[in-house]
Amino acid sequence: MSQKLHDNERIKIESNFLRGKLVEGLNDNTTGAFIPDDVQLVKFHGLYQQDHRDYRAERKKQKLEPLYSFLLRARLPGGVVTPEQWLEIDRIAEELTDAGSIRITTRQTFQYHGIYKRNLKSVFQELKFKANIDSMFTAGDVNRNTICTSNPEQSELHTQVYELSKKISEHFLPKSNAYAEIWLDGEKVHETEQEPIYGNIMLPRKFKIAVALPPYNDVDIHGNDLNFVAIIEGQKIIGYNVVVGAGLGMTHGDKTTFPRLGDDFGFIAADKVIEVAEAVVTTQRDLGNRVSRAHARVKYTLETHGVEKFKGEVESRSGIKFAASRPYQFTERGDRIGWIKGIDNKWHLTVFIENGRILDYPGKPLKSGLVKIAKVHQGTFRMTANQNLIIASVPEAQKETIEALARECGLIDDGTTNQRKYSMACVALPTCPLAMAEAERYLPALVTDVEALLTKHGIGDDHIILRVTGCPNGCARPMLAEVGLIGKAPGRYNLYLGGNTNGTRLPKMYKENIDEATIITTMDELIGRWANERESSECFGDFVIRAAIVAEVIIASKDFHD
Ligand code: SRM
Ligand code: SF4
Repeated sequence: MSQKLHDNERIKIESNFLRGKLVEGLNDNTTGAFIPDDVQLVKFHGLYQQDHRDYRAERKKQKLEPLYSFLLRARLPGGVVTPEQWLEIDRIAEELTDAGSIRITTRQTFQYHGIYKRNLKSVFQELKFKANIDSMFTAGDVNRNTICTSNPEQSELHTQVYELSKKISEHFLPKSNAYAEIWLDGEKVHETEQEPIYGNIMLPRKFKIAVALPPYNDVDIHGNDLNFVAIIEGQKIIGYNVVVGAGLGMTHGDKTTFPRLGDDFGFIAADKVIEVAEAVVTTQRDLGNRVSRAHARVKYTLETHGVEKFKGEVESRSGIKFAASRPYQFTERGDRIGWIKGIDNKWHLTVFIENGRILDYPGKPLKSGLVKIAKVHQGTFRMTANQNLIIASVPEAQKETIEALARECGLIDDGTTNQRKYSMACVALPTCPLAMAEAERYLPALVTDVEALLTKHGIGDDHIILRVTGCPNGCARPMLAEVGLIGKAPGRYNLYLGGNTNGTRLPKMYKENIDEATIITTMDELIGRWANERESSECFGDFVIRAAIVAEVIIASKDFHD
């Protein structure tokens, strides 16, 4: 007997190519929310319905409906915007969102938080008509924002991977006119709405693509369903290794869910990317699990059907045979904060933005500082997959001016330690409905404590890749960190140890459900041991495995939890 499909499948099929009852919902002034089916559907338009969790209990007490608002996630393959676009992005945040912030995400784009339903249409229209930016397919069961290495040094190669990520993004965009019709007042874009790739059922689950330019793994390939790793010969990209089926989310207590590293399917020529990507996407569309959403990502399709079967499907659908993988090496994945001169002779300034949250902070007016920079900057801004920002392609003559403005507003701060630069947290409270513990609001103080521990043990200049999330979905990729903290309950976290610095190994649980004080005492002991017992420049993640503090995770599959 066939199993009952997940209800989200019905919603997609009945939605009339993603329209649902969104127009009626927008016109309903009696609530700040959409009807439940449409709450799922708005995701395909780049929106999440949320409510401010700090006010939830008080509003309930007062018998008010939750304070509903929306998160909008922009579609920016490769994360690049012009200064003119930045000024509009900033203005819209200021005028039309409650949070007033621009939040750079771990997938190289930005989010607005706190848009009330009454302002939604204006945000969509201002973004599209003033900044030429949309939020199509940045969420939902489709290909999400395509990310690529943002290393500015190898400028020409960067341009190539950026162009490729844009091409991939365009290729997987919907043919539905719903977005234009609902948000942009009826501008018809496509003659036919039939979806050649997605059909009317879309994919079983979200789908993520990254393009990486070794030696940098700043996109963290093992967080994506599909990766193209550039193989470079003599300053030219000759093709890509294709890595399939990575993913980081899991559910506490459910051992059938797990993070997983991707499988290397092999090498393809540079001009075959779109065919192969489409074959991977349609294979997942047809083989992916539509009964259990917790098991619907490509990583589970590979586990269920086997890597060889999936790969065979991709080869027969694309008509392309994978060649043997070519060698490449990742050596790092953090952003190189500061100035770098590209081979194009332009300067690129990567600025560190804690948690990716751009706001005016006391003594650090980052948001207004970026506006001042955008008013004079002649290059572009590039968001990174580590929640930072690159002020890119600055001509020599402008370097001093940009540097002075960046210092004035705190975007350059010589006091920021490497530990802070290599730490990351997801959004979590107060907006994320799935958060079990704090992450973004906890990270700054946690880093201060870890900095003090490093100093105490005489290694203040060293750092550990530290990532915190409010739940096990893994949005700040803690399952690829040397130290990952995963929220379990308010103030309590599972502590994972043993990822490596280039992002190719999963950490393993060391302590479960510990409070913040225990995190610090545990880290004190471990950092002390690392300082005293490490071999030469051995990084923390390698040390905890060699010292048998945790076991190395070799196979990232069902036996992950053993
Ligand atoms: Fe995520 C869900 C925020 C990157 C795995 N993620 C969410 C939601 C939308 C909560 C929800 O479903 O209602 C969060 C909104 C919080 C808020 O208020 O902003 C959220 N995810 C984020 C962002 C903003 C985190 C950040 O601090 O930057 C990132 C936005 C990326 C983007 O621009 O598209 C973000 N999410 C990730 C990543 C990292 C990545 O892609 O490199 C992951 C792990 C990689 C992966 O997909 O395996 C990730 N998010 C999830 C999951 C678990 C998915 C799974 O199949 O295991 C969920 C929950 C779900 O989909 O049901 C989720
Ligand atoms: Fe929310 Fe969990 Fe993602 Fe953090 S990891 S943003 S708490 S879904």
